[in-house]
Amino acid sequence: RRNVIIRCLLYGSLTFGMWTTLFFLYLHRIHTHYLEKTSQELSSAWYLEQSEQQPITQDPQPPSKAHVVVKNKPEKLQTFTVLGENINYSDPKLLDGLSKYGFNTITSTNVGFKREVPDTRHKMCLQNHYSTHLPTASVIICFHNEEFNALFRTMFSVVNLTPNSLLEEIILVDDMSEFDDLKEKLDYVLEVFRGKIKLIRNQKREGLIRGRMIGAARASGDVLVFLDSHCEVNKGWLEPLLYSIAKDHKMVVCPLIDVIDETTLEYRASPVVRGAFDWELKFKWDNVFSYEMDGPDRPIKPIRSPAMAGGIFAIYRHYFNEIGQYDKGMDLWGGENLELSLRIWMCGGQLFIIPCSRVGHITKKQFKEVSAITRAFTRNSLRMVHVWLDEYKEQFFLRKPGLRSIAYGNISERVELRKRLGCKSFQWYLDTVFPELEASVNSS
Ligand SMILES: *[C@@H]1O[C@H](CO)[C@@H](O)[C@H](O)[C@H]1NC(C)=O
Ligand SMILES: *[C@@H]1O[C@H](CO)[C@@H](O)[C@H](O)[C@H]1NC(C)=O
Ligand SMILES: [Mn+2]
Repeated sequence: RRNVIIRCLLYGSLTFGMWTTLFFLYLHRIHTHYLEKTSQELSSAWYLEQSEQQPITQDPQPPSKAHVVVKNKPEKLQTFTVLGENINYSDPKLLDGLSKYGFNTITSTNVGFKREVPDTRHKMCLQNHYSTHLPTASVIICFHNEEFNALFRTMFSVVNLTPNSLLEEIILVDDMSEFDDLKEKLDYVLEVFRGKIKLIRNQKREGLIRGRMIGAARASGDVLVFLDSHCEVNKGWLEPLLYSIAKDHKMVVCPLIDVIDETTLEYRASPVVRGAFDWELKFKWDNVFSYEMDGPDRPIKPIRSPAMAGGIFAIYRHYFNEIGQYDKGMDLWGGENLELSLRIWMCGGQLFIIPCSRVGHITKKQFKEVSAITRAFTRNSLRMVHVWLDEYKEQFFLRKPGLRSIAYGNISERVELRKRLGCKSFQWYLDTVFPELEASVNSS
């Protein structure tokens, strides 16, 4: 009789187990179905927006919110958008944070170190599987007086959403920050990362450009990935970047930059755009031309880009050194993105935006150091004009006559570099990479 009882119990629990499994399978199906549906709705909404989208002319920030209106917001994502509802715009603390850091630091503190952001990739990206033999990455983040939570969200998102085997290290370069919380408190909190993060503190203000070179010199990963200190990377952000570089070491790649609103900290998807600039050398986002967007894999195809937006990109470490890193004579930041873009294209490399790699970036308002930044941008642009623009430098000076006689330092080393690398002419760049710029020679 004991046998019978045991058998009954056995069958009983088997049946129970089976039903439970079926029930969970059912729940899972509903869940995935729901997720698929929401991502489909999202992407179709963007494509609608994209087809009626005007060229984006904002500088130097990622696409403006006007172009990324998501219609029929699915419920699942609404948890990310309620952030802005309780903002008191006359709160002096809010204004103080804005002027000190360039964005809403009250909400940033409320959000804290970690959060989940909506997966903004096109659903076709989820079908990509990358080989396990990808190169390793050193992520380099320079900062100067960054808000503590924003800096930590950048690091946590990288640590959480990057496979450990691909992440060699994160290198933080503190460019002489003055705020107290970035001193001992930062050292202390970094302990939680158990050595994955290396912190370098500059002894004098170097600016972001030399700061990145200082970080790169300490890196040991195969690939250097540069990020700003107010980013949040998204799911699967790194693999497609590494994959492109693994196939071609002279390929430099940028993620698609999503927008983190500076007031609400809402994370919003950006449309697929490419980086461009005008004859004043002001960066702008540009529509991707239809001839670049053919084929069934259109929504996830890497986009050939005449220029990169700023300091968010990945490059093979040896290649970064081979093509001359950055121009050490450039100050703070501004203009270095275009100089590097021209150098990559004209000296045998390629620059692409990878739509399946998404990184959110806070579009900061600039209130501090405005005159120093303008001065640096002028100097940096002039160095680039005199090294790379050949006879087309006249196009720049026609629009900026006041800059003809401004000093820009010694560029002989960079001119030498261009010769040594055997780079092509600016005319070649216009003909091959960015004909739309040449077409605008005679219009202002
Ligand atoms: C917003 O902040 C100001 C200044 O602190 C305060 O006087 C006002 O009552 C606040 N408004 C709301 C709706 O909380
Ligand atoms: C510019 O720098 C190079 C070395 O990089 C040096 O040989 C040259 O004399 C410098 N020119 C001027 C005008 O200082
Ligand atoms: Mn930035």
